[in-house]
Amino acid sequence: VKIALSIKNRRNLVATKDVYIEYDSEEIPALPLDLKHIPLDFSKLSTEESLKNSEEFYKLLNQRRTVRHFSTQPVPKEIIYNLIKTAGTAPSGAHTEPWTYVVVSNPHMKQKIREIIEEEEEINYKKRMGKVWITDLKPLKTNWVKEYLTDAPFLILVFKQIYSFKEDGTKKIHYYNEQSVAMASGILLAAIQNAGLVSLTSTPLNCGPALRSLLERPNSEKLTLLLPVGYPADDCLVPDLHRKCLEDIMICFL
Ligand code: IYR
Repeated sequence: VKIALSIKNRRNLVATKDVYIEYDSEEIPALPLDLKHIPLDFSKLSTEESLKNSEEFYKLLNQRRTVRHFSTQPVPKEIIYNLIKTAGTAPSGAHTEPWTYVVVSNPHMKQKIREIIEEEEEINYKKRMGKVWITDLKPLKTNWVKEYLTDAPFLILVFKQIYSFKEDGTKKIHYYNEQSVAMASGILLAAIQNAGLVSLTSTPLNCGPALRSLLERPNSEKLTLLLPVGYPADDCLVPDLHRKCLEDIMICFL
C-alpha cells in the first residue's frame, strides 16, 4: 500500500494494486489496510503435558517474592534483553505495543535516579501518604532510603506510551495502553522469575516527570513501574507473607 498525503485538500490516497481509493486521514488505519491473515503457529500439547506445565509454572511463580535487598553481583545484559523481548510479546490494544523499557546499569544514572526517588519519597512518607498508609506499610519495613536503586545491577523503568505518531505525522491512538502495559509487566515479572533473578515492583510516587526528563522520554510517555533486577543480597530477608488459597480467589460456575 502506497500512501500519498495531499497537502492541498488534506486527503490521503491509498493505492491497492491499481485501484486508488481516497480516504480522509482519520479513515486510514494505523495497521496496513491489506494486512494479511496467516495460519496460526500452534503446537498442541497432550492433556498430561498441559497439566504438568501448568503445575510447574505455578510452582515457579509461587516462588516469586518482592525483594528489597539486592546483591551487587552483575547480570549479563543479554539476559535483560531477553526479558524485555519477552515483555514485548504481551497483547496490546490494536497491536499498538504502547511500551518503552528504559534499561539502566550506568552507575551515575542509577545514582541520579536514586537521588530523585529518595528526595520525593522522603516527602511522600513524611507528608503525602498519610497516617493510614504509613501504618499499613509498617509491617513491611519500607522507608525512603532505597539502596536497591544503586545495588541492583539493572533498573528497568517501564513507560506507557499514551500515544505516538504515524509515519504521516498524524496521531496514533494507543487504545488500552494502561491494560497493555500492565499485562506486559506481568509477563516481565514472570520472565525475571524464570531467569532466576529477583525484582521489586516499585511505583515511585511523584517521580515520573523528573525521571522522564532524566531519561529523555517524550511527553507522550508516563512512568508506570520501576523494577530493580538482579540477585538477592546474601542476607536478604522477606516478610513472612502467604498467598490466598484458590478457594479465596476463584468463584466457579462449572
Ligand atoms: N512507594 C513507596 C511506598 C510503598 C507503597 C506500597 I502500597 C508498598 O506496597 C510498598 C511501598 C516505597 O517504595 O517505599
